[in-house]
Amino acid sequence: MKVPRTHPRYKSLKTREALSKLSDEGVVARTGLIAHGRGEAFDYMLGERTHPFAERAASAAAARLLLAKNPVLSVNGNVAALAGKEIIALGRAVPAKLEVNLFHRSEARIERVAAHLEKLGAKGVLGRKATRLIPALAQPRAHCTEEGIFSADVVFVPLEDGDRAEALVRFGKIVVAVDLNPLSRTARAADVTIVDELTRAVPNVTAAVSRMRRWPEKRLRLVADEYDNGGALAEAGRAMAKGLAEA
Ligand code: PTJ
Repeated sequence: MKVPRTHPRYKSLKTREALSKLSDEGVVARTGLIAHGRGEAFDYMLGERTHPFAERAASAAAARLLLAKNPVLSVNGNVAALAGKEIIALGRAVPAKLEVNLFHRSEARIERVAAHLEKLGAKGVLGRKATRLIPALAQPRAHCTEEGIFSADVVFVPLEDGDRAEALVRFGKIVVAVDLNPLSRTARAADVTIVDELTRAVPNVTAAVSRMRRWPEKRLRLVADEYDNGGALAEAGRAMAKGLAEA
């Protein structure tokens, strides 16, 4: 479909077209299209812009990633399709490893998502040889690599499902999530939840990493420790309620 540039929802329509194409190619799961629709609805209530609570969360996320010894960015089909280049740039900036981890998991899809990232310039993508399991998680996302998510201290999990986020926290990981739904189990389980649209959130974290890169450890720790995720989620909920009330 040819989307006219003048269409008021041009960006949204283009994104949907791209996701639909990548779903045909097997990069995005079919249910990933449903997940995207849910995200769009929440973003509408936020006025499709980044709010101060998300800026604060992005700084806390950057502090956590910079303090980590083995930070890993987990990539699923939607993340690779929506923000492949952006997640690669974040991986380079930290630096952090990229690991493909899928809910609708098959060897073929792991390969497609990894190859998609490599086509965009990613190097050393993990996930093809997942020999480990996240403990106490009875679903396909438990599969992970020894050098990646299994041994990570900080795991960045955009567009996550609640089961794995909770299992990662139980496993002792610091979890940083990007999720437009402030009510989701992921948003509540994570140490830092950025309630913002993925394509705005990831470059914001990369910018914060660049800004904070030379900060002493003590200053980074202060940002990480002072961040209040429950407070940020409550603010996000209020911002959405306000968005609706003003409709
Ligand atoms: O590629 P796979 O097989 O690993 O599957 C990936 C999906 C996304 C299908 C899978 O992880 C899934 O079903 O996720 P959920 O449980 O639907 O959760 C996705 C969450 O991300 C929801 O809370 C959405 O509101 C939120 N979300 C969707 N799109 C965006 C988003 N958050 C930020 N930015 C978005 N663009």
